[in-house]
Amino acid sequence: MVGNRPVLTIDYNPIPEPGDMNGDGLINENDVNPFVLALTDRMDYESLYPWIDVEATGDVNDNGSFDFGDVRDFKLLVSSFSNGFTKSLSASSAIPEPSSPLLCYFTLGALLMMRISACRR
Ligand SMILES: [Ca+2]
Ligand SMILES: [Ca+2]
Repeated sequence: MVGNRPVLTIDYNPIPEPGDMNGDGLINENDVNPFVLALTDRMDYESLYPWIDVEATGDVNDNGSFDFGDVRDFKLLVSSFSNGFTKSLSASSAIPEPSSPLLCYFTLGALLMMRISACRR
């Protein structure tokens, strides 16, 4: 509560995308070196990418752990996007938003309704 008004707090924890080893929101050849680093020197990887949960992001074969068993599926994943295509994670998980004029219309309508109800009191 701030004063007598309630405060809405939203915590956002993005779902890790398997294969995005550098956390840039894309899956491409730039994830190969971080993937290899995570496999060979976990501490060094975690110092370079402290915001990434390597167990979730590196678990490309979705068996619950990140290890050398993920190499084959990681290679397939990256190669599937290496022919001039990059998987953009933000584009695949984008939430469509109403157009700006429509949003303005609803906002003005809501403000007008609040004003009318306040005048009736
Ligand atoms: Ca990436
Ligand atoms: Ca795995």
